Amino acid sequence: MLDEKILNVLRHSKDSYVSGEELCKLAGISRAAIWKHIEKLRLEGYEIEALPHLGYKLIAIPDSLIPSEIKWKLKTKVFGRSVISYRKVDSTNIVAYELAEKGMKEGAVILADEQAKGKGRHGRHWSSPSKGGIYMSCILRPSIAPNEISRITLLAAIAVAQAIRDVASLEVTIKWPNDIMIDHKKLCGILTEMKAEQDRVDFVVLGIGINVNIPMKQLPKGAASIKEELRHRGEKIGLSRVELTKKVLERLEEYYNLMKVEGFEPIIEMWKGLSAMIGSRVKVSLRGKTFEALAHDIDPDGALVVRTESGVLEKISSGDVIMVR
Ligand code: BTX
Repeated sequence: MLDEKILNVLRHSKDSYVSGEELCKLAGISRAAIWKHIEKLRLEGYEIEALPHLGYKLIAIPDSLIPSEIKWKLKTKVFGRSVISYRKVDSTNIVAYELAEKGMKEGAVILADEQAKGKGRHGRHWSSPSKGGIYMSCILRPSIAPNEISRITLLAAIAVAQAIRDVASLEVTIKWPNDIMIDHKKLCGILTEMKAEQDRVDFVVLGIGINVNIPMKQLPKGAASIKEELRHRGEKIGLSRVELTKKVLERLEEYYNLMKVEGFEPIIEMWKGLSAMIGSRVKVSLRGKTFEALAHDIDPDGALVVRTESGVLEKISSGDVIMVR
């Protein structure tokens, strides 16, 4: 808390020095204690100049997914108000699930710079190399039935797609149910897990992995990263992970509140607007069968409705779908 307080004073007096005396008064601690906090901030990656007689000046801030950076000027009331960040964990979803079981509040976010055992769907692996990605899990406590869980996945997909469009100006699209794509390559994956009773969801852990500044050689075939996509478009600098994380949280809160007030209908409409899928040919893998069909619609529960070769409409609630080019 005191670290954040000191940091925020330095942020406010961006181009000038803040004297040690001033910081002591504001924080209510000794000069030696201020020094300790400054050292701690430096270890987190903040570049802080300290000059005798002048005091302290903030020179550079790190693009680190740490609470002080995520919370700074974050425009949300619930999402990201509580942030726990790790340098490395097995999986942020595992940590979030354990914390949710212990009663962690809605909107709490677990972040990591690297995951040793990043989880995809159906026991698959999510590559989570160090530093360049966003690996985040958000705890939600929605008043929905367990069979409505895919609503949260779809909502998260539009929040992430819109956030990437806002911050990076890339024309990303959504592939049902949970992939954010660019030029048929996967930029982000979403894994929604829950604990539920028979007719009531206890909590949802919404896991989001975004390839931000990751070099292609560290990613599997068929993946994309925002930095590489921006480079192809002539932009040399990568994207701020902090800025994108904050925008994702803001969009999540906006759409989550919208769903609470107006139901799922507007979310589906937005999903359709951001998806390149409806009307295109798809290959569906379902219960060991693979067949081609036409993506027809999204039903009110978020399932994909396809028209098979024989003209029958079939509802796909889970399974893998790829677009046929
Ligand atoms: P998915 O099952 O749809 O996608 C997994 C598949 O995607 C893999 O089998 C592989 O082919 C491909 N893949 C693996 N890593 C990447 C990557 N970095 N970029 C693009 N493609 C990849 C998607 O599952 C759900 C992913 C959720 C990840 C987040 S990260 C934070 C949270 N914690 C956690 O352990 N998982 C979630």
